[in-house]
Amino acid sequence: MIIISLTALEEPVHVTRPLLPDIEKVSNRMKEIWESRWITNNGDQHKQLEKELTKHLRAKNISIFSNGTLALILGLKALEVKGEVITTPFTFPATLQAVDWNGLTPVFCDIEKETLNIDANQIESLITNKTSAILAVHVFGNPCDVKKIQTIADKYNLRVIYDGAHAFGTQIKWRSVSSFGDMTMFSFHATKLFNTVEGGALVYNNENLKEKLESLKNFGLRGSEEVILSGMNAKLNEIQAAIGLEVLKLVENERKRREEIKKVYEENLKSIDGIRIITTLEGENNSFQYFVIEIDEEKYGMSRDYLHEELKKYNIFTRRYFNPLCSEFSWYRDLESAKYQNLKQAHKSVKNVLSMPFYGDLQLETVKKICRIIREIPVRLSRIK
Ligand code: T4K
Repeated sequence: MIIISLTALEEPVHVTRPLLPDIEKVSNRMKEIWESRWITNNGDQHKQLEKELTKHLRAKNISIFSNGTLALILGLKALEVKGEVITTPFTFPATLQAVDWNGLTPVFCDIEKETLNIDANQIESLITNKTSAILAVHVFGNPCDVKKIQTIADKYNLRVIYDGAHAFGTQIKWRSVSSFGDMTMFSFHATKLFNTVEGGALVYNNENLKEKLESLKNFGLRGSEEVILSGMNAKLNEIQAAIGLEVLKLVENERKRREEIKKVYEENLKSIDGIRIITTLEGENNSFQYFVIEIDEEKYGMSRDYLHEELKKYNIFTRRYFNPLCSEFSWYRDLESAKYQNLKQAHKSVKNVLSMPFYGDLQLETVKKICRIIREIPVRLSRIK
């Protein structure tokens, strides 16, 4: 038997790393801003970013915010969602926090094994006379079953809001993911494919919402002295918009680079028993936001949690997104829909999936080494036993 010597990576490798533009290009934009003395409140950089993003996302209408969470909070408010919202437990806390800040009650729906997205086949059975919306998440950038969700929404007259925090540039059969439903939120956080340090956007089909959303993120003001809505401050400033404009130019290359990295992961992981790759869907143009694997403990010989800990010894810092499930939050766990027996798949998946290091700067040799380590760790463990 060949014994491969495994050493730790020289530098720590994390789940992601921000895409950063050339500092000189950012400096030039900073000079423009300094000269203008206009540093926030819908300035030139913000207007330019809005225009560029409209093109890039093929958006009908767009509003930009200081982060994705506030975008989602205000999106739900603008759509006047009330009562119960059918949503997924397998998401980042922000999705449910947006529900909570709107005084809405979540009704948790189980997820699909393949995509980790809300299981559209189970939505209809959860509808009551209080249901007003479906809030689905394109988890890790893989699109939800938008067709089925829309059919249900049309039948019961429900709003459809997508948390597309991970889905920047995702397409479904060459159609932009944000063209589905009433509204889609994108996150522009540092860890996302496209970032403005912190930031986010809503893309929506109804142009009448534009004025309302612009007012909601600016203290509910219309003009300078009339307050028409109970808004807040959720504006993206000029400095962040300027950085975003430079980052946007790099996004397509980054996406291509991530596609290459994904192929190397796939090539080197596919023959390992007990490892399934989540982020591969046929016929969709993915955002390549995350690279996620699922571990079958019995076949692989080790649990996801054990692997996650072992990898740290090799300087590899993976993440157990989205542990814990949102249905486990102390303020939700007593809801009927939050009970274990209603969310069996979500409970299973959250124990077994692992987000791997995934960003354009990651060297292909490092990816191969990570895969070798994943292959070898259970073999070594079995030798020690
Ligand atoms: N909906 C969904 C489905 C979401 O996933 C999110 C956010 C939202 C809504 C809300 O959108 P925003 O309001 O954030 O726009 C990160 C992000 O903070 C969060 O935006 C993201 N989802 C979530 C999935 O990941 P953490 O707690 O994992 O971040 P952190 O600081 O541990 O960063 C992860 C890794 O990234 C680090 O280990 C190293 C690297 N990193 C991070 C930062 C911030 C860097 O190399 N440089 C950096 O500056 O939440």
